[in-house]
Amino acid sequence: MKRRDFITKSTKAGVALSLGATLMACVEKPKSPMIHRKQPIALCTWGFVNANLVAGKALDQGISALDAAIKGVAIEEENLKNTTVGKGGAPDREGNVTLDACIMDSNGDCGAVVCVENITNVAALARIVMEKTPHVMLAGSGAEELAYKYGFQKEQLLTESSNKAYQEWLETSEYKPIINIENHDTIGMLCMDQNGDIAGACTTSGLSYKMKGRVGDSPIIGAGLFIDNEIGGAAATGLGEEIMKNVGSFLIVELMRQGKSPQEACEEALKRITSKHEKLDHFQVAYIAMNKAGETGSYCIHPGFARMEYKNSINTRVASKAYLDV
Ligand code: SD4
Repeated sequence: MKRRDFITKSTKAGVALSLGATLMACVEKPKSPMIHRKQPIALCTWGFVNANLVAGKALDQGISALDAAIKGVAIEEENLKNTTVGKGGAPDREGNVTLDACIMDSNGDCGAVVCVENITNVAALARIVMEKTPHVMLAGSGAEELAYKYGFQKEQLLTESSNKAYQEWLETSEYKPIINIENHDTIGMLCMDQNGDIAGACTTSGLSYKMKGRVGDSPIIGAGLFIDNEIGGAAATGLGEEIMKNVGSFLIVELMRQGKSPQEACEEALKRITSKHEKLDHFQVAYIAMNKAGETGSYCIHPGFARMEYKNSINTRVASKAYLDV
């Protein structure tokens, strides 16, 4: 082959090769990673408009699901008018306000505190248990001491008006573990952040005038709250004894894993309770749930329960379907 022919052929081959490489590069070059931001969602029990709005707006600004849930429920923990959560919550029958809370993260970690006195933000304290101790749950004075170690303030949780209501209750001291279905109740919150990760928090002062030492479902992982970031999350409010017996929130997440929608899962889980009682007039139970696709649902025994939903930056009160709906 003459030198000229060789140069021409090898040049053509080179052009073909580099053209081929360029085309391949066009086809195969991995695209720069696209960030698919999800529309955040905040969902909570009862008509806690402000708490849900605070969580939803914080999620819009990009904070994590766990940060948002703790920030949201703190609104009710600090709301003195809420008589079943945080400061201003009703005391036990001895006059002591004792709080319960838990949190669960998208990686399956969780923390809980029970029977805590003198600390308002017990959901944030549950997070300290998760992050700073090798444990999941701390009770009473142990949890309180941990709180002081991490800078929480000692506060008087019995307010003038909750003490007044307690003094009135003392006149009869009638002890019935009844949930007032019209009452603003325990706050359970589920959040999905812009990464699509789900976390939650649940916080309460429990049943008004409960027995000393009584703990309900709210701080029990699986009962008052459960998250599985692959599937979704659920939270409960109402008579804790019934919710605990059925491990309600865990059950709902497992039902969603089996293919049920959040609404169907809440209904099925609630039926595990209603089917065991001839009379339902003396207690309320309500569940909320959200799946990984951002679908939501809720179900309760007595009409009157509503959930708050923050979706597409709009905060909406949704009246829940009820087992006793006519
Ligand atoms: C409890 N589930 O301690 C709570 C009560 C509740 O508002 O939801 N109260 O049993």
